[in-house]
Amino acid sequence: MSSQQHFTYPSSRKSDQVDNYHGTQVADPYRWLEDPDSEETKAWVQAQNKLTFGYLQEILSREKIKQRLTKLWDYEKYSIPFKEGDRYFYFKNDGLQNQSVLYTLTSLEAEAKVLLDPNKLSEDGTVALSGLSISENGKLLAYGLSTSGSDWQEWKVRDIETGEDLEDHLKWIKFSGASWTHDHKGFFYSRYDEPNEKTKLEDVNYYQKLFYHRLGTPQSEDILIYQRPDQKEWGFSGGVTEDGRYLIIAVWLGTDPRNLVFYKDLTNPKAEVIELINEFHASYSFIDHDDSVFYFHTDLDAPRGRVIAIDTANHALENWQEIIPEMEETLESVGIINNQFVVDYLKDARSQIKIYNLNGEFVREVELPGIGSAGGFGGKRYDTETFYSFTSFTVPGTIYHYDLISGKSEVFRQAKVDFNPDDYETKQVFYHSKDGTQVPMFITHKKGIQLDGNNPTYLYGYGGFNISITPSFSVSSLIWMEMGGIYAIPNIRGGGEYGEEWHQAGMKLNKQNVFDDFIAAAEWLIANGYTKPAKLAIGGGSNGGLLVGACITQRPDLFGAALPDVGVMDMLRFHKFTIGWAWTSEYGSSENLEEFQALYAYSPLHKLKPGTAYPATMITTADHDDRVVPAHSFKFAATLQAAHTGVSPVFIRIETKAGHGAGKPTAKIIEEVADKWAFLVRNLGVAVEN
Ligand code: X98
Repeated sequence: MSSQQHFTYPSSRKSDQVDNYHGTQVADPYRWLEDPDSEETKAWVQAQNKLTFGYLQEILSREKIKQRLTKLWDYEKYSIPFKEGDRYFYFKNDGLQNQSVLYTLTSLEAEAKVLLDPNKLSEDGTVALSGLSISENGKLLAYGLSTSGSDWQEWKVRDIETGEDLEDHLKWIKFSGASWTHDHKGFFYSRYDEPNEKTKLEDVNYYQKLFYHRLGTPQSEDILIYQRPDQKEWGFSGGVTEDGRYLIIAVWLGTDPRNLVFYKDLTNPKAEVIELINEFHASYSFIDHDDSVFYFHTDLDAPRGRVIAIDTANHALENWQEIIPEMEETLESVGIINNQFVVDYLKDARSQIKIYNLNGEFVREVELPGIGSAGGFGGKRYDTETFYSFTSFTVPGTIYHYDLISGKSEVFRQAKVDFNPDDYETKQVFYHSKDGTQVPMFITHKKGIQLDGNNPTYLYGYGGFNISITPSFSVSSLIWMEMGGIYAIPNIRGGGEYGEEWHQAGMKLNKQNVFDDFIAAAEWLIANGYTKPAKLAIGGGSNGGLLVGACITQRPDLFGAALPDVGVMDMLRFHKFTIGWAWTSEYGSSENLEEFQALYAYSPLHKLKPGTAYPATMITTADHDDRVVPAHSFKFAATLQAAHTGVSPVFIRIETKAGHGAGKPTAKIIEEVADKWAFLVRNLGVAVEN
C-alpha cells in the first residue's frame, strides 16, 4: 500500500543564479548541478541514489518482479536477416545476453558463424555495437562501438572471412553511419573535431564534416568530402547508391525533418558536389535511381508523404514527376525490391504494406498477420525475397520471409515467450482532446478486467519529432499486465502518425497540444471506468520525459505516480548542451522572445510550484547520457523535492555507466524495469500475487 511516511531528501544548495530572458528574471538556483564532475554534484548524486535504492530495496515485491522479468526475458531474439554479397547476416540474443551477437552465414540453411560478439568487449556489457556497414562484396565489416551509452563512437573494420580486425581505427564520430565505395577500398562517414576529453559529454556539437576513409591509412589522412564552416548546424549523411555510382549527401539542420540533398558522381574523380535540393522546404529521402532519374520519398505539398522522381539532367521543380501520390495513410518508408516500390504506410498507427510498380501503379498489399507494426522489407533492386518483422502488444516479434513473386509470407523465426497471448486483449479507441481533436489510443490488458475505476494503469507517451509510436511487444509491459495492470498508449500530436501536420500541431508554439492530448487520454481512462487518479501512472522517455514532467506540473491531481525518464526538463537551456540545439526546430529557443514565452509557460523545471502535493515520482537518468544531459533531471529533482509537500516519494535514480538508452546491457535494463514497476506497485497499491 502507499507509504504515509515523509521523506528527508538530500540537501540541495540554492545559489542566487538569476538570468534575464527578454526582461524576465528567471532564477536557476541549482545551476551548479549542470557540472557533473564537481565534488558537490558527485556527492549529491551519491546521496540521492542512496535514498532511492534504499527505498526500492525495501519493496518486497521488487525481487519477485525481477525474477519473473528475468524468466520472461530469457527467450531467443532474432533480428531481421539482411544480405550483402553472397552472405546473410543477423543478430541473435540467446535470451539474457547483455548485447546481441552478430552472425554471418553463406546460405539460410548453413551453420551461422559468430562475426562480432560485443559481450566479449567488456565484462559488464557496457560496450555496445552502435553502427555497422558491410562492403558490397560481403567481405568487410565497418562497425561502430559506443561505451557506457554515450553517443560518441569509435569505428573499426573486420575481415568477415577471418574474423580479424584490420588496423583501421576512427574516432570522434557521432550521428553517422558508414557507406562503402564499391571498390571495397574505403567508406564515407561523418565526424566532429576532436572534443575536449573532460567535457565531451556536455559540450555542444557543431560543424560536422563528411570524410572518406581509405582502408589501411590513418584517420589523419582521411579525405574531407564536404564541410560548411559557414553553417555550424549542418550535419551530413553520405550514402553510396546501390549501383555504386553516386554519393548521395543528405544535409540535416538538427532534427528538422526538412533537408537538402547533394550528390557527387563517384565514377569521375574530379566531380564536384552538386546541390540538387538546396533549400530546406520539405523532407527528401533518396530511394534509388535509374540513370539520371532519382526517386525520393518526400512530404513536399504532401504532409502524409508521396514518391516523386527528379531527373537530375533536367531538375527544375516544374519537371518533377509524381510517382505515388499522397494517400489517406501516412507513408513511413519506401524501398525498391523486385524492381517494385515496397511502401510502408501507417493507418491510425497500424502498419499497411503496399507494393507499386515503378510507374506508381498499385500491384498488391502484403497481407499482415494482424493489427500491429511491420518493418524490414530490406533488399536489393532485383531481389525477389525479403524479410520483415511483425509485432504487436501481445505478439512478440515474429520474422517472416516474403516472396515478392508469389506474394506469400512464411514464418522464418518465431519468438517463444512464457505467456499465453490469448489471456490478453488490445483495443484501439478514439477520444477527443481539449480542442476537440480526435486522438487514437491503444489499450491492452488481461481479458475480463472490471471497469470499476480501480485498475492500476500505466499511460505511456512520446509526442514529438515526427516519431510514431506503433504497437510492439515488450516483456516490460507484459509483466505489468500480468500483475493486473492496464497499458495505454495514445498517439498524441507531435508524433508522425498522421504525417507532418500532426507533427506540427505539437511543435513550438503548439507544444501545449501534446500535453493536452496526454491529459485528455488520462481523463478518458478515468471517465470510462478503467482507473482513477490514485491508480494512474504516467511514463515516457526523452521527449516523453518532458511530457511527463509537464503533465505533473499542470495536473498534479490527475496522477498517482510518474516516471519521467531521461527527460528534457529545462526548456530555457536545453540548446546549450551537446546536440540539444538540434531540437530548436521542434521546441523553439529561449533566445527568441515569442518562443521563450511559449517555453517558459510549460518548461517542467520552471512550472514546479512550492507547496504542491505532487504524484509519487521516480525520475530516471544516467551518468553518460550525452543526448539529454543528466543536468535536466538533476535540477528537476532538486526543485521537485523542495516544492513537494505531499507524502508520496519524489526520487531520482541515476544509473552509472549508461546513457540515453541505446546499447544498454540487458542486466541493467532488467534492474531498471524491476525498480520502476516496484515503485508503481508500492505507490499505486498494486496487489502482487505470492
Ligand atoms: C536526435 O537528437 C537525433 C540525434 N541525431 C542522430 C543522427 N543524426 C543527427 C543529425 C542531426 C541532429 C541530430 C541527429 O541520431 C544519426 C544519423 C545517422 C545515424 C545515426 C544517428 N533525436 C531527438 C532526441 O534524441 C529525437 C529523436 C532523435 N531528442 C532527445 C529530442 C529531445 C530529447
